[in-house]
Amino acid sequence: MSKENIFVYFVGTAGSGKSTLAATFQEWFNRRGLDCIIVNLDPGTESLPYSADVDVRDWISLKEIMKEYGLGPNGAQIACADMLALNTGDIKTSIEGFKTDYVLLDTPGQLELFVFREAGKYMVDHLNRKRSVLVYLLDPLLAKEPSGFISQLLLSVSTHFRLGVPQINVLSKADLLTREQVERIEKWSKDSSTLYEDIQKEEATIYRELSENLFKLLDEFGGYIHFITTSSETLLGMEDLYTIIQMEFEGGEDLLSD
Ligand SMILES: Nc1nc2c(ncn2[C@@H]2O[C@H](COP(=O)(O)OP(=O)(O)OP(=O)(O)O)[C@@H](O)[C@H]2O)c(=O)[nH]1
Ligand SMILES: [Mg+2]
Repeated sequence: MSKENIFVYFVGTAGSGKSTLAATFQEWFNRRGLDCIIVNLDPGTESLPYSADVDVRDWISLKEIMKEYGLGPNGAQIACADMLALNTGDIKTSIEGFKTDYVLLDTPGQLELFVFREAGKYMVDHLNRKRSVLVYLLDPLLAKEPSGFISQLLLSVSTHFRLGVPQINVLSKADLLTREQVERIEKWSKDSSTLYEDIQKEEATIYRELSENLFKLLDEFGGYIHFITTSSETLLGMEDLYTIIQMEFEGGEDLLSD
């Protein structure tokens, strides 16, 4: 390893495909002869589509917290999320035991636990804020209509606002949409005026008006409407994701050319 490693956080609403994308990205890496590790930060997960190199469940168990403190699953999730901060030092030491270029971090299913409570920010700060990037997954089934797309972007913006690290939006599980649907959403990203036109075709309600105004806000700040399209089924977008991350930190230099 010639440089400090890069931390890639996978964040998104429940079931948006975070764990699967992290696993697929790791496979893609390995196939190219590159090295990366995966850190599971979800103490409540029962099964993972990868073998975690570092696993928060070694320190925190949702079931044990429920039993020990007499909490239900939601209360215990919150307690676990807060405990993440207490275990950040151990997690960091464990990560440092691996000499790797990329560290992929799979965050808990409930986005708000990582994004809105203090522990997520604490973790980003203590692992290495300057070498961190966040991959924000837009759920395709929620993002296929203009107002749904806007609401997904708002969550993405809130995440950026909270954690303050470079962020890449990803339209995940693209294989679940038709080609026409993907092309329509991609057009919104490339030419935001088409998104505005499509919002105006929605039923005329107070919500449409709200969507129009939110669109203007997002459009004004630039960048927020952009995303790359991925699929863990077809491997679509893995190269793009890698290239964008490398651009962010290494000016586009390929690790293989080191
Ligand atoms: N068709 C298709 N299914 C996918 C893809 N990625 C994930 N899935 C499926 O979507 C479901 C949720 O995927 P996960 O990777 O567990 O999503 P997650 O965001 O980690 O879920 P939580 O951690 O529970 O919030 C699983 O059934 C996956 O098999 C994809 O690219 N294409
Ligand atoms: Mg998951």
